[in-house]
Amino acid sequence: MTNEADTPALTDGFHLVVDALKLNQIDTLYGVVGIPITDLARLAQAQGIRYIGFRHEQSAGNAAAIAGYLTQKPGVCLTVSAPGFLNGMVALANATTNCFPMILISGSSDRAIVDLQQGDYEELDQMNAAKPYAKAAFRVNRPEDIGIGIARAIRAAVSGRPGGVYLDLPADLLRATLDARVGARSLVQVVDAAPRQIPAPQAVARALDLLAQAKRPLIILGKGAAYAQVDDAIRELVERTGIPFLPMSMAKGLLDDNHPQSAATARSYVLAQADVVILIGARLNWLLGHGKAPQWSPDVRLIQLDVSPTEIDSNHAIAAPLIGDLGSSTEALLAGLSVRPFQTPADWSSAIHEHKRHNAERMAVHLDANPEPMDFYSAMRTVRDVLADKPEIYVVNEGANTLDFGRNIIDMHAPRKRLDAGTWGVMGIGMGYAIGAAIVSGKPVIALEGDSAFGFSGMELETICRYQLPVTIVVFNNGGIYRGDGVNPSGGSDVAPTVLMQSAHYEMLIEAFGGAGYYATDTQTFERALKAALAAGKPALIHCAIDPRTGTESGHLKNLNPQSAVTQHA
Ligand code: ADP
Ligand code: TPW
Ligand code: MG
Repeated sequence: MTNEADTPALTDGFHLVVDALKLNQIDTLYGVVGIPITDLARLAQAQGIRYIGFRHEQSAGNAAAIAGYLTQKPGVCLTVSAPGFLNGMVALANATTNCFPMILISGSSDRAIVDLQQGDYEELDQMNAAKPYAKAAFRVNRPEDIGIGIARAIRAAVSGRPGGVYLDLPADLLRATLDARVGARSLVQVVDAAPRQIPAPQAVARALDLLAQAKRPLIILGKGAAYAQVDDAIRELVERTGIPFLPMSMAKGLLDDNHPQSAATARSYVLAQADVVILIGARLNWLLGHGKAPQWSPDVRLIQLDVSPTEIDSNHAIAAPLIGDLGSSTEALLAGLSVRPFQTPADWSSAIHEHKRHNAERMAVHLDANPEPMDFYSAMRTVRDVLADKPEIYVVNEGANTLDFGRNIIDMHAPRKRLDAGTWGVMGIGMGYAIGAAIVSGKPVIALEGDSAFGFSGMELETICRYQLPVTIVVFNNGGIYRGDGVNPSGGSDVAPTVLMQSAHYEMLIEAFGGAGYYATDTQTFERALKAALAAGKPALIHCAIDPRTGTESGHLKNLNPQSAVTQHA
């Protein structure tokens, strides 16, 4: 007979991973199971971690990434080896590009076989494959290192500029055993994972010196500003100085789009005229014309608030960099302004006001027309009006025209409610973001999807219905990518490269899973459907039929689309 006291209690890799996640308040996993992580998901669920199962790893990863953006805690995605891992990688790379904190945990096959390329089941050198696309990539090889591995992954994901982190867990590690007491001691509770970073006083003074010279100042708010969750300080900075602001798409709602200082409807004018611009958590990438003329004044001088020192001077010289977390930097500016107040010149504010009024009048002509079938103006105006008194609703948005019109027409009234194709302009985030937002918030979500965009993650309708999430999907079907009236230049029977099925009935897809489907060709029917779907708070899909002749090639990105100067298309 064995004496129980002599046999040390054992733990193993599976248990240590779950214990380490729980110790660090990771309460949800998004994934797809299979060898070697099925038991990991089971154990996590048994131990009280919520496991959300998806139909494709890319959507699971997108859900994790947006959960990270909304909560400032890394969203964790769990995938199987090789193909599952690679499916999740697009989401991890997208998270890194967008500065969202996320951890992709993937099981992996036998390293001895993988490294000699001897043909293992799902063989792939995953850690090295992940490295170029992730902020950091780690592999844990010994069970006693699991605690450290997870701590490093969490810290890498959320500290400094947030990003995607890869964590490789070989099958052998998961099954490896360890004395339970040794295992418990090896766990790490991460203390102060994203430490505050206080900007240098000289940098604050330099920024205020520059601002003091401004005649036409402008603040640009990026999604870094939304992520930071320092909404009150940013509002105070804007309102105390009277500086007009432009929100980048995911920063819409940080201050209400109807705020009198919003310059969104005079965007081209203010970018071209501003002499001092304060960038707050926004990069001077393609979305801002790289800060260059003719979109910008060639003489513009910039103050940039960012957590990442190497972001400075990446596109345009920055006269006054302010490196720190946005809470600390904004507070430092506010403190400085108490001593040296700044007020925006009235002639600048009134010139902007005049441009806004003029542009709004021009826009109203389009918005007030009510063509049948609908165009993007009338369809998005309907969404705008239905959402006007529902600021709590998350708006997910992808497509080309569907994205551009959605961003420009739908006002946001609360911070971090607009989630879209982001820095990469990637298609496929729709259902993953919608699910992630619904899971972490418990609040309703509306996903505004181009018919092409929807196809990239459409099978997650089953996931939405399985968990009975309060998600309303609207498919804006104009019959294709950009528009539905493309013609095959060869005269052959295949449709043109941009064309998809205008005659499809997307609303029937959700009915297969017990969700509510609606079909609308006019704004009254669309409005009724939208109100009914939102009131029900259950999974719903509204097929919104859009005139296939409406939509612009590449949406608002025409200048980025190379066209052959030699071949003339039909
Ligand atoms: P947008 O696309 O909305 O213009 P970007 O994603 O280009 O925004 O820029 C976000 C910026 O915010 C990044 O440069 C990132 O380093 C920065 N950032 C993210 N979180 C913080 C934070 N907490 N404090 C300061 N800067 C941050
Ligand atoms: C992963 C290229 C950009 S926009 C778009 C594609 C395929 C779809 C536009 O059609 P949609 O919208 O959604 O119907 P609309 O309103 O203009 O008709 N693959 C990936 N990402 C991108 N960006 C593409 C392809 C693209
Ligand atoms: Mg389309």
